[in-house]
Amino acid sequence: MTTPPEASMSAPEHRSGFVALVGRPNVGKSTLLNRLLGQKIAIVSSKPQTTRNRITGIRTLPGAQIVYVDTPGLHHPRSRLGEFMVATVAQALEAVDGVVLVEEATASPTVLDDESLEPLWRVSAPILLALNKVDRVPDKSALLPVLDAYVRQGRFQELIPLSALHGDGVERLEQSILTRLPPGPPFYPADTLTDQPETFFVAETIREKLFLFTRQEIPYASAVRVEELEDRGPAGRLSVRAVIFVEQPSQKAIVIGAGGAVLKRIGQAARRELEAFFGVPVYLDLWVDVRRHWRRDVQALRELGYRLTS
Ligand SMILES: Nc1nc2c(ncn2[C@@H]2O[C@H](COP(=O)(O)OP(=O)(O)OP(=O)(O)O)[C@@H](O)[C@H]2O)c(=O)[nH]1
Ligand SMILES: [Mg+2]
Repeated sequence: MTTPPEASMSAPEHRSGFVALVGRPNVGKSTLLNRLLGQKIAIVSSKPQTTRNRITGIRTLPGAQIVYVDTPGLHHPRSRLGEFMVATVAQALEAVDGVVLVEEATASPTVLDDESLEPLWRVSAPILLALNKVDRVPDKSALLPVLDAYVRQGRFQELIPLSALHGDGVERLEQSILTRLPPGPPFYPADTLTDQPETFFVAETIREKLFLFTRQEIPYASAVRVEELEDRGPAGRLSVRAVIFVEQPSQKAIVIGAGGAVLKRIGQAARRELEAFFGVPVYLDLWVDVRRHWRRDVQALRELGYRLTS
């Protein structure tokens, strides 16, 4: 009697890896992360430079685990905060098994010539190009010359037109990642969604509402710190005290608004979203404070959660 070869007896090898989502600001990286996970964990806004930190999103499938890493948009920094954001991307690229470069399908392929994307070209891991927002291209044949131009750049293993907002093409992207994932054990337990602490998620949710309800410089001059977060009572009410830091007293007045109206809108919208996410009532005690020029102040940046971790 012959024994079958070992390979046919054992289960297919488990695969795992880190995959960074990178690209210029506002191209839809965080929207794509949320779509890939089927759940919103990263904040999104119509304004550029929304994401400031590295955000992991863990996708566990039968036989594979993909750790997606959302990153700030690559840009030419003009403040210490901007430098931190760009350094965060460089660090996220250090030990990845794959990169998804996100770009808008409507943009000219020459946008990738920008120097701010340099850190990307030093990466040895395979790069997939996700051409996002295809829903904005009514005549899909218009994509052909664009795709052709990217192919000629010779930098990408695959080009995938998709819509992070509506979902088209996103499964194909995931399949493409899976086929390139190296063998390896899972990094996290199967039910883990992210490794960011709850306080980060809460602060980010508040920050998203600042992007939504304030304009011009205000969302950029704002940072949020959760001072206290506790579960109280049998109903599991979540009690949060958070502070919005701005750079000047005039900005504080704007964030509060006449009769507190703006702060109230921010607080209500954040609370609703947090209640939906945590599934318990949330009490949100929201304050505004001034921390002069925090975006230029290394010490303040650290205190507000903008520090590189290994
Ligand atoms: N029409 C359309 N809009 C999209 C799509 N994906 C994202 N957007 C929009 O693009 C804007 C930016 O989305 P984000 O996900 O915040 O982009 P980002 O790349 O993470 O931006 P930064 O964090 O600032 O670098 C938001 O208004 C999204 O709704 C898409 O597939 N189609
Ligand atoms: Mg983002």
